[in-house]
Amino acid sequence: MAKIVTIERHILETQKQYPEATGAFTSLLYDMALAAKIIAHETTRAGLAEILGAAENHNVYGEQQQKLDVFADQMIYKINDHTGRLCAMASEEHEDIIPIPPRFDSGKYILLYDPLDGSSNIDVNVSIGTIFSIHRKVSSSERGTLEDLLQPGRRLAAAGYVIYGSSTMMVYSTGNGVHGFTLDPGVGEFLLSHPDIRVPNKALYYSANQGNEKYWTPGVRRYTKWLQGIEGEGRKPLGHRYIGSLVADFHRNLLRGGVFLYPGDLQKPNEPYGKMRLMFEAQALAFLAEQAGGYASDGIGPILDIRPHSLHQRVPLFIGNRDLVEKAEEYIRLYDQEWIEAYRPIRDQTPLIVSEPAD
Ligand code: P6P
Repeated sequence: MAKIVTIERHILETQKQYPEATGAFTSLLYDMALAAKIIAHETTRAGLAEILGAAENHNVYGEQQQKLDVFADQMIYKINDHTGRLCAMASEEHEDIIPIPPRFDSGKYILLYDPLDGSSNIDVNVSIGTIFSIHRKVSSSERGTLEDLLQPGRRLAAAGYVIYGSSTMMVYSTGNGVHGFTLDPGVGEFLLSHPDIRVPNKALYYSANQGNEKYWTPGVRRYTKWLQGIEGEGRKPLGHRYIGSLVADFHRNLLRGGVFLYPGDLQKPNEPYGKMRLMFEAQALAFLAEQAGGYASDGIGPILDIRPHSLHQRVPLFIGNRDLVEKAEEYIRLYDQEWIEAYRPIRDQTPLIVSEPAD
């Protein structure tokens, strides 16, 4: 009989590898697993009238919020606001930092999350996901501040995602490899199903919204032709897989090998930074990609080294097999100087706070 390994047992068994494996850290990951179970339950029921359809209000990006978005956002907040493990939170659905209510203790971690990424796919039954990042508190203030939120991804304590698909999976890393757990709905536990996930050396897919090709920069256009085996040394073409749900596209490429790209472009010259949110999507997935032997770049350099300057800043994203992502950087260096000159000043602007982690 195979060993039944829950998230808790997995962390306890590999405790010596987890410098963070204090009770607080283990419990924090368990809190996210509980949120995932509850959201999964609602997601499978989303077909029912009372949840379907867009909520009346909109999120910070002006996108119509789906009710499940709002439910997931509130659920993650309520599961984490009173535990004393967090000093603050931030959500893609909220403009500003979310403080821990004064009546509750403040903790030594900070949680950033995208409660339901790809939510526009809810009504067409396409897999969607939750993305989360955990940083350590670095500020000297009693409660969490923007300084604790705006940290580079290189400092992450943990990151992960939940994918609500044919089965519900939670995939995370605490800096010691990437591990996947599949929800057994009967037992109500996430069981270790994908230990130590590594991106396969041989990639099968590339994921991009080809509908944007008209707006892509020359280097990105040539890069996608290279991925298709048309440009360059005539490599075997990669299959094109794009589902329009970042977690689903990322998860498939993580397990099968591939590259996801959402490039910046010059359609709006003062917005050359593409669509992905650094703090709520790109940092977490870049952490996982590197932990699994892959890489993530904004086209110029590592996502994990970008010093954030605002909570909702957007970045171009190339993520997956290291050789494929580095090839994108090469094409952009060669052919996209105009784009680089527009994007780099925004990317490298002085971060709001320059803080070093407390030792
Ligand atoms: P497009 C969903 O809205 C999302 O943020 C990601 O989940 C997904 O990868 C991307 O946007 C899809 O964007 O412009 O191709 O529809």
